[in-house]
Amino acid sequence: MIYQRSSALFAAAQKVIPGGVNSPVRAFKAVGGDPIFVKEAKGAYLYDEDGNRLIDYINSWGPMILGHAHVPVVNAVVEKAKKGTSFGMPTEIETQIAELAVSMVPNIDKIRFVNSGTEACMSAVRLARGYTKKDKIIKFAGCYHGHSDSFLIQAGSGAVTFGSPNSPGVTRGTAKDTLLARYNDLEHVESIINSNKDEISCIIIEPVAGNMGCIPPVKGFLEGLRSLCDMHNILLIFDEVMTGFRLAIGGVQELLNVDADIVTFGKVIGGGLPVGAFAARQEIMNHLAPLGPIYQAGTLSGNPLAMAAGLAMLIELHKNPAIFKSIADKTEYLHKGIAAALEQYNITHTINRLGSMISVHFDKDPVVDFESAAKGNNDMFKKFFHGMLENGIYIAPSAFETWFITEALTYKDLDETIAAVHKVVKTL
Ligand code: HOZ
Repeated sequence: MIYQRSSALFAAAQKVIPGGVNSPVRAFKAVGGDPIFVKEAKGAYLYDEDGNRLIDYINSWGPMILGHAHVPVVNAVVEKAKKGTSFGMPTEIETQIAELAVSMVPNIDKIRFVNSGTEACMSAVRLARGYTKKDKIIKFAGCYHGHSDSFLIQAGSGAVTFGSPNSPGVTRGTAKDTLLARYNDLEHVESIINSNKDEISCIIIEPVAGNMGCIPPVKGFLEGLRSLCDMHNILLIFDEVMTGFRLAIGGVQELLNVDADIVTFGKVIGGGLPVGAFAARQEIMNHLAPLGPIYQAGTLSGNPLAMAAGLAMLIELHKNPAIFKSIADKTEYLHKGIAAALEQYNITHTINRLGSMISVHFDKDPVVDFESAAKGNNDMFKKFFHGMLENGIYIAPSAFETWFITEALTYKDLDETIAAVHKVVKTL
């Protein structure tokens, strides 16, 4: 494939945008080469600036659960835009999407909309601290909750991809309030709690991790966190930015039947526009300004275009909950096809999958936490990535990212992808 125009656009971008991108993983540094510049996308396909068609397994890192440029979502945005794009005043559609979201997700009474998953997680932690009147938080190595200061301690996703899981610029004061635990290791969490008695406000976790590849929780882990939180007056925050409205209509709380105290959302809830949200029972949410003293605000929060996209998306999912099984089935089919190809050529691998999230790791051991995710063979991943790209398949340009499956993918697309894997693994 030819990527001449993408490379020229990247060269121009680098002169005026740091690294040529507005979010680091996009720069392809983890896999080498120049990033692909997208011109447009429809359904399961991306069309780049050089005229190549790529089958997309990133789907904007999750939001495009029904495929790109999904007609009801696009129409809702276009119609809304004709009536004004931002008011900084309340609009009816904010209540409509809030009512629908609250009806779909267990265990929440009220929801506040913000502009990104980062904002949602940052605000959720402030709420937890204000509510419990305690300062420290527990996060897990390899989990990524956006780029706010408290979370850039052993963070996953781009932070680890670029070797700065602990970012310069985060003060020692902030870092000391973030306690770091091993994912899927309940005893470790318990020992941290015991050494910080009555100081921990919340545990924040991706209940199915998606930022060190896809790592599902082992049996009993989330349930154990729930009990520890109950025992020690700690709030449990599920960061469902990736998993919310994707793994089940009510997210991981519903799928794995574990209650969180605060849930954060992003991605699918915005239908591809910049939306984040955080939600909880009303006894917690009522502490937020203007009802309570915990401050949180935003000019573009509840923006009408963003709300229109999000509402149209949630309506589609609400009308047709069979989508969740359909995308999980497609993901299982892909998993089996990739595994068969890798086995045929004796390539050491582990594939992690839950619902419509999947990641391929070039290592023989189970990938259950950050340490096991980090020891995969990255050189092999790079070759795999570029081989797939050459064959028109766009997967995440980092071994620390999850692939997101969309309902727009047909079984023909999946077969084309599996055929590409067969071609590529021969060369690994
Ligand atoms: N860190 C994001 C995925 N986990 C990537 C966001 C982006 O580059 O758009």
